[in-house]
Amino acid sequence: MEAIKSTDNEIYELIKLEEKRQFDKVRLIASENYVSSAVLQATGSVLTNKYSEGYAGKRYYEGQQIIDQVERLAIARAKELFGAEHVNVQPYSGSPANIAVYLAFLKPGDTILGMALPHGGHLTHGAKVSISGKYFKAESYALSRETGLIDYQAIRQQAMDCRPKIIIAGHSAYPRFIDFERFRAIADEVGALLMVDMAHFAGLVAGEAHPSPVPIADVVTTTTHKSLRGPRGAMILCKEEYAAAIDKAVFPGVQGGPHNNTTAAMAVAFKEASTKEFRDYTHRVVENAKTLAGTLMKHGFDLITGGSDNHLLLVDLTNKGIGGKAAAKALDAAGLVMNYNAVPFDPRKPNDPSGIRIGAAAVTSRGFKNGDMLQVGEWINDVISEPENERLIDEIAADIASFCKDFPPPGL
Ligand code: DSN
Repeated sequence: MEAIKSTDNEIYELIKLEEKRQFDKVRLIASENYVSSAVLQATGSVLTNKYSEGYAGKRYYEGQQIIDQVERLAIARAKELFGAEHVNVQPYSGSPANIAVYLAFLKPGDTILGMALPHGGHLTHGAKVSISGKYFKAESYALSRETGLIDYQAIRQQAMDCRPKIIIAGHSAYPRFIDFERFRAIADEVGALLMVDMAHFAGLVAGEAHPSPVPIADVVTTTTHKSLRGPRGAMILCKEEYAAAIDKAVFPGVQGGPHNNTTAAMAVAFKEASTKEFRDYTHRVVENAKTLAGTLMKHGFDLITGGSDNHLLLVDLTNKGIGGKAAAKALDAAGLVMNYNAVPFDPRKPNDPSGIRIGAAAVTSRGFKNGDMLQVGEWINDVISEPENERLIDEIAADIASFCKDFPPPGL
């Protein structure tokens, strides 16, 4: 960090403060993680200096002798890791990846069917405020009011009625496995393509701690920085028959030059994700989420679906008499960082909903095990029991900073 320090001390100081924040607090944001030093170094490498519009062997700029090798390596590793027929590693992040899929297969006004945003879908799955909801006729499916689970029969009926061109499975806040075969059957029945957005659980799929959508779906999109523990970026995995359409949609359809430093960091992350250590890590993530779910339920917290199969929990705080935003702010002050989140059929507004979303991927990367998750559950309960008790919150924050010293995160 010496060069940053001498060139721009203000940014240096801010990076150092953020590093300390990431060290001293318990990171429970379900979409975040800690990358390794190797991934950080690739991200900060000279590969950021190169323009490479196009694909390996077919670029619009010269000087691609090395970049082509980097991109080919990233693709080969991703194909191997997920058993994919074709992979495009150029999307800048999850939203452009999803938009590229729509560009590949849809015309403006065509119908898509995805999980409703307040039920755990992503903005790009057809939310009205997103390009996916503005340029396409977006139909949304809800979760079951009784169970909080995906209601496959209702989705089938909705698909029969609206005849979507693409059905989107995948989520940002659903704590259970998805039955990809059932989505496949629905898509086949109505002649739709099946797209799975596995951004949240891609790491668990890589470690075989979660069923894989890759052999089942036509197209799978994912970010690389969540449970997969890579740099901020994304990729699209698809059947060979869709390869040309997907590649053309990413470039030149949606994007210009790929971020080659990110591509290299992805390649590093894919190598890491193919190890036994990573596989064990993903299984520990799921165990840790289950342990936290158990301890929170013991304290009377209302978990949507009554638990978790993956890395995340969605908690409805209505019975605790506190809104999601006030809860998330009090928890953050205590050193427990998460986000407020809508719950299915939430009567409150999206910017102050009824719930919080909690993820176990980042804390597991820094070595938290079952007993540590029990402690996290106790802290959450203590804060939510007295969210306005500043003295208590300060005491917990000090305890957490001290506790975290024993768990140095990767990369820091
Ligand atoms: N913003 C991400 C999340 O937090 O789940 C989804 O892209």
